[in-house]
Amino acid sequence: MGNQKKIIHIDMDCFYAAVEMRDFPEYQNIPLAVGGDGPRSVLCTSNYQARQFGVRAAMPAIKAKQLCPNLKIVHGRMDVYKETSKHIREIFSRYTDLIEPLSLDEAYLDVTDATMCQGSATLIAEKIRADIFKELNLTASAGIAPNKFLAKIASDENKPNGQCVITPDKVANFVEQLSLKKIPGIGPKTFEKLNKHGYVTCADVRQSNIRALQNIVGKFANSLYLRSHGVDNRALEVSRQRKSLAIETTLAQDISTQDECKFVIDSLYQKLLTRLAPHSNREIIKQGVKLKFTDFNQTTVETQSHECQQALFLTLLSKAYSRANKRSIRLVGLTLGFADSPDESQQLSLSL
Ligand code: DCP
Ligand code: MG
Repeated sequence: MGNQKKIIHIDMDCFYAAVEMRDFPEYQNIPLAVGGDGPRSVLCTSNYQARQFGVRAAMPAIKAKQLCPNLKIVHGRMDVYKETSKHIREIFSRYTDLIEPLSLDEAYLDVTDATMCQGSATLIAEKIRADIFKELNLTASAGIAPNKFLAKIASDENKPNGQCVITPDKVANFVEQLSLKKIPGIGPKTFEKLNKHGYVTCADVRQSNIRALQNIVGKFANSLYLRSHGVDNRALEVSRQRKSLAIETTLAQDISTQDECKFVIDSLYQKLLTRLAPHSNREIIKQGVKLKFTDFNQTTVETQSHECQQALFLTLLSKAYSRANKRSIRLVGLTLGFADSPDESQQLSLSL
């Protein structure tokens, strides 16, 4: 039991619709869907108010209007969703390097070795959701479990704006009662087929055997059998590792002395150390200081370094500041560069 993994699955609540409700307050208390409004268009998603009428993603707009005549359908703004998604991923990266994005609004995080929040995955998930709410004014739900399969199912349990933890000792009981239709890969048709043979919950599958399952679902039998026992050994498919860590602040008021810059750097440095914690396995190779001047031109000074040193940032600051030429400063930033980490390719086997 010593090597149990801790996986968090985070999924934004009615993502595209939530962004529209945030940016256009007039949509906040009405049933809303995102999609085209042509006669043959299909919905991308809808808010929870619209869902009460049975309106769903992938539903033709016409059908949705029949179910909910007051439904407001708006066009999607992909650029905003992408930008928001980038911000969400940046929040994830404050807690771990091991992130597998599944779509714009969804990702797995492996926090098995995370040190933040005393290593509590539950608290990390809460903090991530709080960060998202504070910085983006959007809500997310989370599932916390010993593997990807269970974490994904768990994130749906207390949606919207909730989370669900399945600790290792609860897995057996959770899976026992789980309907097979909740297993990713089982669509309505497969579910119906399984029902006909008497399989409705994971408990039914557990009492059976792989050969019997093969006759019904073919190659999927192995996976189905394992999932029904709560087993999923898939590692995260981690996207490319970050090459640097940057933190910067735009000042409320421009500053015009090097001493003031030093003061800002001291406070940024403390934040940088916190952000660095989840990347403690990475080898630092560079430090840099960035200044943006009041005319919006910017300058960056970098140097080789093997650890994150406050004094070195101040040396770099002197050099960057010497380029100010009497301009005041509107932004100060610190960066760390990382060496390529050999364990990138070690993310591994897709065994069941
Ligand atoms: N999406 C889409 N077409 C679909 C399904 C989804 O364009 N058929 C887009 C719109 C969603 C986003 O992807 O907002 C995320 O998909 P989810 O399945 O996570 O759905 P939501 O986030 O909208 O709702 P939920 O609160 O159920 O997660
Ligand atoms: Mg979602």
